[in-house]
Amino acid sequence: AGQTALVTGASSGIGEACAWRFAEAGCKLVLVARRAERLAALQQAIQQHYNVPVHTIVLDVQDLEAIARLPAELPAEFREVDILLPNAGLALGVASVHELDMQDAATMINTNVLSVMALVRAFTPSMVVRNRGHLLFMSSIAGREAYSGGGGYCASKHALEAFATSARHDLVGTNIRVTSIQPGAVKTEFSVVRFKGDGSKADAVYEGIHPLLAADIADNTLYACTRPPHVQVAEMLVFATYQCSAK
Ligand code: NJP
Repeated sequence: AGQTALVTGASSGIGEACAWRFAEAGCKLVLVARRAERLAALQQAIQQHYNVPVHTIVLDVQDLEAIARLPAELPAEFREVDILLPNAGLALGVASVHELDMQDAATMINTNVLSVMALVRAFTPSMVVRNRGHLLFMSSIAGREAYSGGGGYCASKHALEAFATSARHDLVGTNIRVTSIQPGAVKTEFSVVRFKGDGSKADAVYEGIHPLLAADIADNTLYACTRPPHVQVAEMLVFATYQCSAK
């Protein structure tokens, strides 16, 4: 309670579910995404349920310069971010490396990796000064295990894992914790994006199985944040019960 949590990709799926959990836990919220109407609706809904301040920012996280300006531009009461959840991310297309769409690959690297680096660069200096904070990376099983057809996405999440590990090393000796969350398949809009808007293909991914829901990942995210200060949950691999690898 009383902490400030910044969540990117808060307009749907895991980010939205985490925003609800953080609000329930009494955090002030900074919610970031591109879809303004979704963010405004979420802000209103959360404030109807919980008595917490919510600030929204409509931003494409690929704009690294805008990210660098964020700490100075935030209203003073939200500026000291305690929990940073750079969750915005996407998987575009299913392509073997010899057919990789380079525009898709660049979008995945920019969104899943560079934006996260920029957010960490922007918000950890204040955490270091205050000697408190929590970096929560929304990685993936794809950050541990690469699979056919996912060259761009798997490379992006492996890069994110490396960055999280470096962050953990860099911040040894501070009270700042670093957690990498590695979900298996979670039923969100994520697979619709992957099939470039083709909802029927996205639905087929989950046919006949009981997948994880965004709320399941949000529960685990909150778990990592609510351990005693001396406990750092470094990595969290979360599968649906039907699943045991990325394949
Ligand atoms: O997906 P979805 P998830 N700038 O599509 C935002 C990882 N993950 O919740 O901008 C700013 O519902 C987008 O907002 P908007 C995955 O890699 C998932 O499942 O309004 N925001 C939306 O709020 C990702 O890192 C699964 O379109 C941008 C959000 O990102 C994270 O979980 C498995 C943006 C995406 O919400 C959340 O994905 C796994 C941009 N340029 C890891 N681009 C899974 N679902 O199966 C996107 O292992 N967003």
